[in-house]
Amino acid sequence: MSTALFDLTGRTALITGSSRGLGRAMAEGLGRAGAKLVINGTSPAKVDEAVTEMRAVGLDAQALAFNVTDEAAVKAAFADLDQRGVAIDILVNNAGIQFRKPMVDLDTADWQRVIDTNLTSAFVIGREAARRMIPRGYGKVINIASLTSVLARATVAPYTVAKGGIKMLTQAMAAEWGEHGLQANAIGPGYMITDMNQALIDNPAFDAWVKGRTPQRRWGKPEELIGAAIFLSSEASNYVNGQTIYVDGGMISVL
Ligand code: GCO
Repeated sequence: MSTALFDLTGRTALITGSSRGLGRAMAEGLGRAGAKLVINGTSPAKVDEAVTEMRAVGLDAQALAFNVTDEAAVKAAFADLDQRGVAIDILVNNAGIQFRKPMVDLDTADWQRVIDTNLTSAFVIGREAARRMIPRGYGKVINIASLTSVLARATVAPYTVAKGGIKMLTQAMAAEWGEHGLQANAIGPGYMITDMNQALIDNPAFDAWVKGRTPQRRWGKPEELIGAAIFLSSEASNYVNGQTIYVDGGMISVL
């Protein structure tokens, strides 16, 4: 049956930044496809709340709260998983922040914070996961890129640079880990309806620009990332490596 290709039963997925937003939507989608879920966020209380809500609808979810920019905390989290015998088959590096300011006004500390959260964390967490996936000869790494991985917009330089780096980090992961049975790919969301974008959605001029610039003439919904996430998490993508799949309503494909 072709649907078996997309069945995640028996697999465990760690999704960073999954107590809300895009990460939450992808986590719930992977859970409905059969995966056991390890839910992450910086706030233990918010992670626990999300896990409770997911369990209430029948998903197999457990909490793993840590700050993705804190390398010691990342290592401790993976050591905890090791201790509990939890093997991560699927890693979704989703955690990210946005900070909008023209570069001439941008403090280096704010630049670094975005790079650390959106790019370096994916390397650190990817490395910890791969150190455990490689001996098992199996692993799916999915990094969350952006249409800003390939197109720049004024006032979001650190985000754009980080997401451009995510695209190339994904390709570097494929280069080094493909021979060990791992597939590393990325999903590039377009303009999605999220808390991070609410200020843009509420701005009539920006809202009109997104709708005019996007062939599908609308913002994307978080749940519209689930299909790509399941595909890249499943056997269906066993010979897909280093790719970025854009879920953007066609925006990057047109002028
Ligand atoms: C912005 C937005 C974008 C989107 C998304 C596009 O300020 O332009 O936040 O960065 O969030 O990342 O892929």
